[in-house]
Amino acid sequence: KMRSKIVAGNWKMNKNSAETEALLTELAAKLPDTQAEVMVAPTFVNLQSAVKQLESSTIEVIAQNMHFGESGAYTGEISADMLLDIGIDTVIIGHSERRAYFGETDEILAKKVKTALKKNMRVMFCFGEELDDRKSENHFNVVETQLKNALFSLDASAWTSIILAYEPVWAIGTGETASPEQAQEMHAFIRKTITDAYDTSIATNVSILYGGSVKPANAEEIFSKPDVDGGLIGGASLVADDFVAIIEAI
Ligand code: G2H
Repeated sequence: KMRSKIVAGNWKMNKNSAETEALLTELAAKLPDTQAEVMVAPTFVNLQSAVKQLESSTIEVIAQNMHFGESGAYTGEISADMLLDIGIDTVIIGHSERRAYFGETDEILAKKVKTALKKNMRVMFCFGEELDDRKSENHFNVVETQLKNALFSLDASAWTSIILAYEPVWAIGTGETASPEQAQEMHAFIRKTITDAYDTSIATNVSILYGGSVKPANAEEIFSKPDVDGGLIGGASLVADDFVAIIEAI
């Protein structure tokens, strides 16, 4: 199977319940015909209503995070089973904001990935270097280490449930985007790294999204690169017309 194209909106900590309903209504109405899988990740408190609202839509509702524990004394956390119970089977893991502000280490992320896969969920795994890493030309090493620590001990068969999202931290919410060439260069490196750790077929079949200030104005050029299979969209996914324009760019 040729890898799928994906456009996912990461709403982060935005939109109350009325705003969530309104944005989803507008999105569903304006959704263009597309070969891409379209996903949205509203905040936890609005996930259940979003799933219900999109029951007859092709837009998939996904979660922004989950805990690695199965259940129990983890105050404030959400388990895989809780997500599955309300009809969500795809989860973002390892977003740079989780790493930077909530202390999520590679070790924690490896546990989250393992739990999600054990529960037959699909994982959208985020990773990417910081500005200093790129300045010191350490970005390839950093990305390789992030992948290795969280994913490379998985069985080969697990990779059909993995989506990768390369998000250079210096390009997130900053208006700064990696150039299409920088994105392509890293995505090709990621496939090579996976080929070395596993094999070509796994590397060829995994979808690798780019994230970091993707906007209607730059989406088409980024998506035109051969190893870029779509995008994880933050700010621009909060405006229906912008998100739709980005879907149309794929
Ligand atoms: C990166 C991205 C979505 P933005 O975090 O995950 O956000 O498009 O606002 O840079």
